[in-house]
Amino acid sequence: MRVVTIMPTYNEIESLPLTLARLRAAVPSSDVLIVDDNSPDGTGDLADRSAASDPRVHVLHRTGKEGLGAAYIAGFRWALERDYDLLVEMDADGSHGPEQLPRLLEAVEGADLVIGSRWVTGGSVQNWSLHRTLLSRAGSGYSRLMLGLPVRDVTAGFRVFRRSTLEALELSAVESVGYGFQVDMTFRVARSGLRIVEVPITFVERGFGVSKMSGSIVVEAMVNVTRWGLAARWRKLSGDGRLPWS
Ligand SMILES: Nc1nc2c(ncn2[C@@H]2O[C@H](COP(=O)(O)OP(=O)(O)OP(=O)(O)O)[C@@H](O)[C@H]2O)c(=O)[nH]1
Ligand SMILES: [Mg+2]
Repeated sequence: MRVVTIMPTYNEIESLPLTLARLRAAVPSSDVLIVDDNSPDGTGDLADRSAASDPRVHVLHRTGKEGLGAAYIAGFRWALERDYDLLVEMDADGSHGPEQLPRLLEAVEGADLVIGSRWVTGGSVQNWSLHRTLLSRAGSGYSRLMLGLPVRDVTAGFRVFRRSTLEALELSAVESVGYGFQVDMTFRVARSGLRIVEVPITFVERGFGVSKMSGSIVVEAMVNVTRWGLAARWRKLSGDGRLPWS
């Protein structure tokens, strides 16, 4: 199986070298695609230097900050144009331990999407404030109920997709910019009747740099989840596929 780990970056110059080194050591057979949104701190140049010294590392430069979702969609397209079988999502900030990736890759034998989960038995978070923990749990809980998803950690960003899973989805229809992107993808995979498996992970708060999480990202996710949930209920009730809004 050919594996590529897609890592979106925006101002991760301090975190990226260590995350990259850990990933290359933990899963040497995985190629890496860094998707940088023209980071002002020079992360893109650093990524280029890594690519120049390691043939497994590739870089996709984008012109400006367009959000996590857009970066991943561009990364997926890049990988689908090449012959990768498994596409991994991983943050560059050290929160997703590359040493845990082999367990996720094992689980994909029986799944179309594997989610590294903080909120299943055995999963955890380290060094997170109560505020962040509550926000994440509430976001997952609301999405799960609203969308009827059989998933505990709906917003998780440490994932393995089979190529066939992404090929079955209409990627151009994914509009979410922020971390609602992860909810969006989970909903699309579940609606397609594909198998989702959660594997417990330990998520560690970033050691360097700043979070790109913002109020508008949370609002975007909440509004979208509510919209999708209501639309799905309406479709079920009316049975004719027509939407009063869209
Ligand atoms: N290319 C690109 N990468 C992004 C963008 N926003 C975030 N990222 C990257 O996506 C990953 C996750 O972003 P974080 O800021 O860590 O978001 P988070 O994990 O939800 O928040 P924290 O837990 O507070 O770190 C990191 O590798 C970021 O550098 C973006 O607009 N473009
Ligand atoms: Mg992070």
